[in-house]
Amino acid sequence: MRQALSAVAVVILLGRPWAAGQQVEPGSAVAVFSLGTVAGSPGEVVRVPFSVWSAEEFVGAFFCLRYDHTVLDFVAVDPVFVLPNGEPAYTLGFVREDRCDLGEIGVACDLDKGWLGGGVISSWRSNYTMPAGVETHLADIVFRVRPGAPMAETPLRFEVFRKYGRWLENAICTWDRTIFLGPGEGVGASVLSGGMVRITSWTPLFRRGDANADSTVDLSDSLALLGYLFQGEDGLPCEDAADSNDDGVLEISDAVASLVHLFLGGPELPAPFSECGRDPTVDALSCAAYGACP
Ligand SMILES: [Ca+2]
Ligand SMILES: [Ca+2]
Repeated sequence: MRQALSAVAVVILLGRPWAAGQQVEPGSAVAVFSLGTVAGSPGEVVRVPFSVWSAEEFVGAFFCLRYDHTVLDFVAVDPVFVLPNGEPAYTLGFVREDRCDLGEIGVACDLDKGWLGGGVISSWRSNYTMPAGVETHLADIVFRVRPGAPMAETPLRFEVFRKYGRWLENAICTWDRTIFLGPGEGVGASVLSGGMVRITSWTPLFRRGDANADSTVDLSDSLALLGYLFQGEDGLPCEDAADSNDDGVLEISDAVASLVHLFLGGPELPAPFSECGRDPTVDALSCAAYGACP
């Protein structure tokens, strides 16, 4: 463990000499970092999921992101991953002029505006690890959309910060070593898949699949959609909620997607499903009213 923490300190403090890029095939990856795509309107808080797949168990995942600080205001990195003892994983996130909160290792982190450093650590002192071989949602990176932000998509990219004599990298730490991710000589083959915040005008928050907007996703939603499609019943209160498969079209496949999830153990519906949110994808559907989300 001590070795792993030492490796963390080295990542944050010193980085490593940078090398020329190399092509990485996803099938050969030792780790995959990915960010989600979410939507929000000016003034709102958005939560961007940060997920990691790793070929081996790991104790820490560290990221360095670029974002448009004129559009997004960084708030926090909130833990999602829960340790076997029921406690949340330790998270950190810092932007310009903040001081890194690394517990026993205090480090001043001088980042330029528009850069975000952070990470998720299974534990400083225990023997817990984060799992291998599955994509695990470790944390949410929380931003507030700045008032007056333009209606556009704004990207979030994993990049290496190099300035002031140090590097801030994307890396995972196992018990005994640090694996740097991204193009570079001697780097573990990896995929760094950035995310997006889609800034929209204000529309109601909704829950995917709840076609009749009664706050519950059940059989009645599929019946409401089928009634709308084939029996000329009144329009649906929130078309985006009825678009269960999020393909931008209301049709029988949406009822099928919901029924497969409800009764055949099929996958969850696309976000926003586990919690209220807005449609992260662009389509021609609307959400005129949805009263079941705060
Ligand atoms: Ca419903
Ligand atoms: Ca659909």
